[in-house]
Amino acid sequence: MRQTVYITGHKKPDTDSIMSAIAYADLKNRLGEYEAIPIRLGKLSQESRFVLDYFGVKPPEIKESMKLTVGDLSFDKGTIIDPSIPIRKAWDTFQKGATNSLTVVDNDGEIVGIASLSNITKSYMDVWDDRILGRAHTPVDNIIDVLAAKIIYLGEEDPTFPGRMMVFAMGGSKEDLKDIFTDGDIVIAGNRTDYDIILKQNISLLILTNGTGLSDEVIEIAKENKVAVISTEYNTFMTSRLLPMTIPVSQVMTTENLIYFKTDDTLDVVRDAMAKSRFRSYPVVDATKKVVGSVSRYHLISSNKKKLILVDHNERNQSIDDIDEAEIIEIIDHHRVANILTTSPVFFRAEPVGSTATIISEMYLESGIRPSREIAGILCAAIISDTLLFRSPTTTDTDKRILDRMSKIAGINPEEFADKMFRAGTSLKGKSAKDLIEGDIKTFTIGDANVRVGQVFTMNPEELVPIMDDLKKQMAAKIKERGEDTFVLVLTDIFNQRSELLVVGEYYDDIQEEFGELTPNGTINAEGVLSRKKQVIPKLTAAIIKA
Ligand SMILES: [Mn+2]
Repeated sequence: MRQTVYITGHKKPDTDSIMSAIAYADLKNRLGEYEAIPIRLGKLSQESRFVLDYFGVKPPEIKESMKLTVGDLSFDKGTIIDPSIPIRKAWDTFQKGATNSLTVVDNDGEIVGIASLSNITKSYMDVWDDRILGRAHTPVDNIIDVLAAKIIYLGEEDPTFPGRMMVFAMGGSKEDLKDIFTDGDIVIAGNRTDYDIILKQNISLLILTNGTGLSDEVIEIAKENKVAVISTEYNTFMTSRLLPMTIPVSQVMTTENLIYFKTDDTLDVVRDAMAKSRFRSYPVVDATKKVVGSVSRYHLISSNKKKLILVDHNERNQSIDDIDEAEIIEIIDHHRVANILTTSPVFFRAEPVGSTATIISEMYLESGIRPSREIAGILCAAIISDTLLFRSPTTTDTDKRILDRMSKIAGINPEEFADKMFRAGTSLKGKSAKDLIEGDIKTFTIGDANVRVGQVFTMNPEELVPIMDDLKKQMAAKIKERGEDTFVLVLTDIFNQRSELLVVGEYYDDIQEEFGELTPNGTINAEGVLSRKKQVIPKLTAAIIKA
């Protein structure tokens, strides 16, 4: 079995983190090195969701802990049995040596008990009760199975066994034998001539030994008296020994204080429970409560840490919270090298390129494996996202070369795709006026004025038109409540390097004069303006000071 490795990007994952984790897991799986599983440490962004939908790729599972769970152990395959099977069959299973406890489940697959070797042996040593078969509601099928018996006569209804187990070894007349029997007895007998006497004693079952048969006449008597008759090849001694072993496992299994584990229980929980109990093994159930195996103390000894590969980050505070529970085996990143400590040597690949997806793409090319159309597509999306389609100063020639190659495999036009992706990623649909004015907000004192400046990144400022009146009303209410003078909401389109300003309150005309013309959306155009700190505030300052 290949080892499992988890691959994750950073917290608050962006498109590069998500797509790099998925693509690198795909590469690892195709190289056959590991069973690689991409995971994520937070919510998918609007942009990432668009990309995954666009290429039809499944999002990584969210995972919040690297603690080992029962599912990570190579525990034993469980043997599950029905509560009605004879203890003899359970014993046979133990003799095969595969397990030392059997999980007893009902028809719905839910655990009703656990039968261990000691349950079975104890029950056999304890049986001095000659009415145990009846008390244990033993089905006649169990007796037939364990004795490998042939049915000679079985009535329409299966017999019950309210009497004792007895061997009929005596001779004599009908009168002499009267007191030997009680109602409902199970009678074991060899080759005799007086079956008619036995069959008329209101017994429940006659077991013939040494393969003895009955004449048709005698079978008729059995039918008339409603006595079931079976015949076994075992001799009388062996038959007597085996008969108590026909009782169902439900009679001897442990049903109180059952301890079993779920596959997602952490090993802390398991160790704790095992320390407080003395069972040899414990059933393991999956999320649907179905038994999937059994776990014993020795499975814990060899448990290794979970293996983890970090992509698009190498700082511990950006990674999974309990990262120390994991063994980091690789890091693929394009950020500064910071403060991850590893216990053993790792494969560390860092390149000063525009995105981690660029490095993962290189690794595909280096390994001679051609990514699928979908994987090439998500890699393109990640490169475009992190480099803002080469507008970001972090862009390198490598990013350009790789995007060119990958976009051909993916069959996309990078410019067209970038426009679609950034629009989808920054869509304001579904956002309320309240979301927008409570988002990324800072307040500034400029001269005598207190100015509230919010910034929203969007390529779709026109989506605000339907809520514009409500938005302005709420902005006005906000500054009134705070005793501030002006509210400026900056709608920034990084991709096209421009912003639009929605201004409410004092200094409106001065601000408009400073920035530019009105747009069709009723906002103030601010070409080339991207940074609140470096561009918006200096211009606001100029406008307000002039006023
Ligand atoms: Mn990145």
